[in-house]
Amino acid sequence: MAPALRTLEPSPQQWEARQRQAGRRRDLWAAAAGLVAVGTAVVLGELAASLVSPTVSPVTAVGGAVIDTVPPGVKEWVISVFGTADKLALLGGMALVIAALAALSGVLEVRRRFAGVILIAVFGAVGLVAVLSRADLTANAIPVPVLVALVGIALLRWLIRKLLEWQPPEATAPAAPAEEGMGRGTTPQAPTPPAEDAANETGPARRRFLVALGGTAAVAAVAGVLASTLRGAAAVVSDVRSKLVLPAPAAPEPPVPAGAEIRLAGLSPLVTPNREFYRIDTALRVPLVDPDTWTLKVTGLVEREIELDFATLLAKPMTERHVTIACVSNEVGGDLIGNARWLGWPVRELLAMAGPKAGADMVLSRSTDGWTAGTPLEALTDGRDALLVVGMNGEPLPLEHGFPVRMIVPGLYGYVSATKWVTELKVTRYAYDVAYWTPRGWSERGPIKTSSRIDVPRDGASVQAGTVVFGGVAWAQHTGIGKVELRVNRGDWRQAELAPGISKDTWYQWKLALPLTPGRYEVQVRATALDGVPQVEESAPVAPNGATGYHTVRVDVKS
Ligand SMILES: Nc1nc2c(c(=O)[nH]1)N[C@H]1C(S)=C(S)[C@@H](COP(=O)(O)O)O[C@H]1N2
Ligand SMILES: [Mo]
Repeated sequence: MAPALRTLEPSPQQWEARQRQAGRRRDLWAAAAGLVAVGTAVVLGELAASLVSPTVSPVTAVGGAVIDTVPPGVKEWVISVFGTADKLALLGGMALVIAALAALSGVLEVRRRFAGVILIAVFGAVGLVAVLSRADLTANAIPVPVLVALVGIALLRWLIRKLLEWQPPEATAPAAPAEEGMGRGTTPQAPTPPAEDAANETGPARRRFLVALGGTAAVAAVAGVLASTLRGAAAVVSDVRSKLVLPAPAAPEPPVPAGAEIRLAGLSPLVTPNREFYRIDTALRVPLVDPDTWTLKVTGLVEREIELDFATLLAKPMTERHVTIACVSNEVGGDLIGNARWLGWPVRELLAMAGPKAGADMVLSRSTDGWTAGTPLEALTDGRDALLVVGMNGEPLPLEHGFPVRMIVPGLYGYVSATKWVTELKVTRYAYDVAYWTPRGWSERGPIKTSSRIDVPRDGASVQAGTVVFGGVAWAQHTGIGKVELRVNRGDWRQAELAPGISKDTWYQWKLALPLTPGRYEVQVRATALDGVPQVEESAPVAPNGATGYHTVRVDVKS
């Protein structure tokens, strides 16, 4: 081989130097890929969280967990250094840590397949633990850190693959290019150091990587703007909500009867805390309604149309009542049911002001997002505590539960009565109007069916032989519960001890101690309403108007 040509070939030393340089450059791009992948995932997580629950943020959850776990000394030091900017400092610190780990995940991944993936999975798991440890978080938030980790991993793999197509993995230097007489013909076998390959600087592989990286970053930017806009709007409404002072009820509820709450581990609380209250609606994003601009219109078959603003509503004499609401989709034994203390103005008073015309038999209530429920006019005027609700368990309605105003009607499933974010009541006829769920396979009318549930022991539980205490809830809204019975292995029904309900509009707690010897048992519960009508034994699915059947648990009694 001609010496002139040979000088074009790198010596092993040059080769190595170039490899190192190329490796460093690839590491830098890989770090950028890690940053973009993880950053995009975190931003998408914030966006997803702001959609499912306006007050939830995985980043703030992790921040909160950090605040809760750092030793007091560190906390004091941070506050002494940053003062009132301590939250900002925390978020900044977190951003730095996340950025460093993200960049590291890119570098690890480019050097060793799945090394970066594992790092992201680990910090996804840390995020999940942080979210789960937050007492103020709803179940909606749980999937978010998982989503963040999965999206981060997918993006990282994709970007690193593109990077490696542009800058192929390190190759070992040819042992002795000179001696082997390496010529042009053999070059394709030995990987070329990327730094030297002019085609790589302009080639399609480079462009593909840069487009992928830039495109992902652009998606993150758009999602970030969207997330912060949503978060900002939610923050405004949250702020208004937190400053709201609820009026005192003109008609307070009589005190909760002594003994209404049975103390038994595992039994659902008599009054469901707001953050544990089930949530069902069709809203992809929680509607954010500013009470200052909220109005409620009464329209349709009325003598006088009415428009009510929030201040006027708050000035009305308020009634406070516990009412247990349930979803028609609640399976036998399910948890789509909850009991809260609602503060509101009776709907019948508003309707009396409007004056329903003869022939009207339904009120179509409409939410800001267009969702509708059809409630029998009678249920709103027969004297029961059907309320335009502003307060839930002593607080303004949570955003997810209809802030600033929703309807609550004792005795009817939510889909025909409990309109959240309500803005219109149209007095009409069932013959003229259909509500949201009616053409979708659900009955026009939905009175809640008498039912009961065993909370303890749980289905499938193992318990110690001896006296086993069973406990649960039973409901027959607006009629009240007369008795609750249990049977073991389809034997005779035995009457449980029934606590006094708060009112006939709420669920009642019950318990029964049964002596059980070792073995496997099937235990069933049934409730009978105060009018003597027992709950339906035959099993029926939730559609079209509510499940029936006995809740059954199997327990394993151990010696
Ligand atoms: N605006 C609106 N209100 C709604 C719904 C809805 O989809 N949109 N769902 C209803 C249903 S089906 C039920 S069971 C209750 C649930 O109320 P909660 O989420 O406060 O528990 O809200 C009702 N109100
Ligand atoms: Mo529902």
